[in-house]
Amino acid sequence: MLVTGGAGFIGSNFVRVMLDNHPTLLVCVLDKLTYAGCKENLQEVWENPRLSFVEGDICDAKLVADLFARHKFDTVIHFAAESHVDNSISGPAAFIQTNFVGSFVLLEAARTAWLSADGKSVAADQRRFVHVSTDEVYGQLTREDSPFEESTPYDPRSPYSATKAGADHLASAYFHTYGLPVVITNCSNNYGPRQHDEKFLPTVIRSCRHQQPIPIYGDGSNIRDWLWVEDHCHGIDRAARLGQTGRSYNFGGNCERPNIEVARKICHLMDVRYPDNAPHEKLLTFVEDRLGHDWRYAVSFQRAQAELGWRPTTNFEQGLADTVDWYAPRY
Ligand code: NAD
Ligand code: TDX
Repeated sequence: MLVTGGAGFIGSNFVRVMLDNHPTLLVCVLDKLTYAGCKENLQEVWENPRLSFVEGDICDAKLVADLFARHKFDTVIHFAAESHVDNSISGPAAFIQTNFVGSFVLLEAARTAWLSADGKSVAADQRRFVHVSTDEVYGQLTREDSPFEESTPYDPRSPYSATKAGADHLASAYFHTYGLPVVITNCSNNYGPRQHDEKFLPTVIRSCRHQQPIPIYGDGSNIRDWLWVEDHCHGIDRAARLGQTGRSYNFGGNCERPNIEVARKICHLMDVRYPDNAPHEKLLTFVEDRLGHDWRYAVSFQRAQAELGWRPTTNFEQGLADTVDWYAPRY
């Protein structure tokens, strides 16, 4: 199995889950180790003889083709991406390159390695290219809208989500045109260990630890649907094994919360752990809103439940407490 972006947040959790749950699986991680990825994220599995690690860029067509030739992958799980919306607003170029061009390079490599010259798929039933994407491709919801379904029209509104949407369309085109065994997954906001400092939950916890203002964009009413990262990893595993090619699967946490409510809950958890600094809520600070800030995401995972037997199982209160306990001592 090739796992791109395996040194990042979700990728590193996924690699550990896969090595634990599939005793004969060989995993090769390809990761550029940008500011967002690091080998330490794979520390727990680094010595595992079934893991190999290649530092490199998914946009490097020769490197990717060589890896396909050497390892004879039958599964690709494609996580590698520039993932932070704020960065895509201040500097979109890297997002176009990695998220769109990089996905193209991987799809081409899989097409060349897996499909014969006459375009017929060789052993397609045993192969899967899982393209990991986001609910942000569907745009934003109002309070009254029903949650995103797989049939919801794409309406990306940030440079980040536009590049993810572009890559989703490309992956889908490779299925329809060449018969590449593609499965697309779109999930909501993940939370849990090893997420980069720049994201919302680590930012709130770090600000509490350092007694600095907690930046809340706009009025804090924006809603996200929080999914425990390991629950997501199990969903991707199932999509790779049981997913129908040419189909997409939504994963959501069944857990819509306004940002301000999440920040307050973290403050209360910090009050218990660091009572000398209580109340942490005094640090909450409303700051200038993100440009084009999507107001609400919510994801229906009915298809994943019906076809993959997947549903999120982690209770948000427990997951949030575990998240605080993982980050707080590190800051
Ligand atoms: P992340 O930023 O934590 O990790 C991305 C990883 O990709 C890093 O290890 C980085 O070094 C690597 N990378 C970046 N550019 C690369 C390149 N050109 N070549 C090789 N490696 C490269 O991201 P994440 O939060 O773990 O997200 C993983 C995937 O899941 C992304 O595709 C993202 O769009 C998607 N996703 C994330 C979330 C979320 O809440 N985090 C939600 C939905 C979808
Ligand atoms: O300091 C902050 N203050 C704040 O109010 C930060 C960093 C964020 N926010 C808000 C913006 C969002 O409404 O919190 C919410 C979550 O922000 P992020 O952690 O940046 O996540 P989001 O923009 O929702 O995108 C995430 O989920 C979908 C991932 O980063 C994406 O890669 C994924 O596709």
